[in-house]
Amino acid sequence: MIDRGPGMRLIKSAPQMPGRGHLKPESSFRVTPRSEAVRPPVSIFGFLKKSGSAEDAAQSPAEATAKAPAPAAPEDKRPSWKDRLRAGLSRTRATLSTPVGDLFRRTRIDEALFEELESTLLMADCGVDATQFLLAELRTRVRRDKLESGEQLRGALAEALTALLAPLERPLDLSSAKPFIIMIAGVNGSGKTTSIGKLAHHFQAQGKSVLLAAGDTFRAAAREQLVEWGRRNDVTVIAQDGGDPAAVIFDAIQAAKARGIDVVLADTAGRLPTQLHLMEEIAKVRRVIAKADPTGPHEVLLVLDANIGQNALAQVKAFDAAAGVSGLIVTKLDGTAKGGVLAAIARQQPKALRYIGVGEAIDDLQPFKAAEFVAALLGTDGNE
Ligand SMILES: Nc1nc2c(ncn2[C@@H]2O[C@H](COP(=O)(O)OP(=O)(O)O)[C@@H](O)[C@H]2O)c(=O)[nH]1
Ligand SMILES: [Mg+2]
Repeated sequence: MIDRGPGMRLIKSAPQMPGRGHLKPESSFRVTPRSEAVRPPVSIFGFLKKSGSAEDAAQSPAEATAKAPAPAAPEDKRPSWKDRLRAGLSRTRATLSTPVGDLFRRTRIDEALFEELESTLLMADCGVDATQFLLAELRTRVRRDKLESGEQLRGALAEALTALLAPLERPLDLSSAKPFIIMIAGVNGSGKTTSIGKLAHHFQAQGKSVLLAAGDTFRAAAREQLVEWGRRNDVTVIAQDGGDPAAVIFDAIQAAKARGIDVVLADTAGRLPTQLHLMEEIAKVRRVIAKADPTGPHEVLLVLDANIGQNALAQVKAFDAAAGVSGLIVTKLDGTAKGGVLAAIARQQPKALRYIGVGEAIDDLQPFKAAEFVAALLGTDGNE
């Protein structure tokens, strides 16, 4: 049972399906703009360590969470997204850019340079296929444009990599359906629940109303993480103690329809894709969403931890077969040297890369932009 704390009021249950179980508790909680404003924009996981404050508990509850203002923008003192992106990619850049940076300081482009570049790209987890592709592109450009210096080669690599990644840059358009139902899938620890929190914030900032479905019913902690996040950010969470994930998500969609919510974000469980029953479960969630709304799900987002490198390709395959993945989120690009995996994805599993994550703060997840990413990665943004 979820502790809703004093001063909270349950939202009226959504209409029940005949013959279905009792609707689970859900929490909705208005946090005034004032208290939002004083809350420091630190890690969104801070709440895991705290219990609800007296101040929060004293807030008056709100029924229409959809009307709630978007959370206050983080303080201006934080570095810009571009700076955080550069900082986040620093380890991959250290693999790519320092050795590549050394290569780029050479005055001659020769076979030895191409060989070293090859091992550098492989070390950054671009994978064999994307590495060969990029090298072939570079050889063509060197010949065609009569490139001579390492610095020119750096520019050529930036161009080739941007062209390779550009097809992944397909931002999510929420306007085609209401509610726009997003199913979030991925193995445990990839960053699903965290990304849901960040996305809810991102969508609210665009003036959208959001409802979350705590579909990871296998782990109480996962449910509580989402419920607590929703409570603190004035977002309704549909949750249930244990039980059937598909039923929770079904109820969430009914509730979203009844309340005119813009976006439903459905969390799901995640174990290793080699455990067949998980894939069956994911497929079932998708089917049940389609029962609740024949046009949905409108997006199946697979969350990938960048640290897994080439393994990401296998995960895309497995989840795609089970649930038809339409978009990707790659998290934890900070703290990994394997950012090159995006090149492998572009070559072998070219799914729309909707968002990338470079940290734990609420605004550390942003739409993917190929040129911006490459500039931050190769130091071609004039800030090496
Ligand atoms: N450094 C970093 N950590 C992240 C990022 N995204 C998620 N995490 C961390 O990854 C861990 C697992 O995240 P969680 O959302 O619980 O994963 P889930 O099991 O897929 O729901 C958490 O400790 C998060 O703090 C990111 O972009 N950067
Ligand atoms: Mg989770």
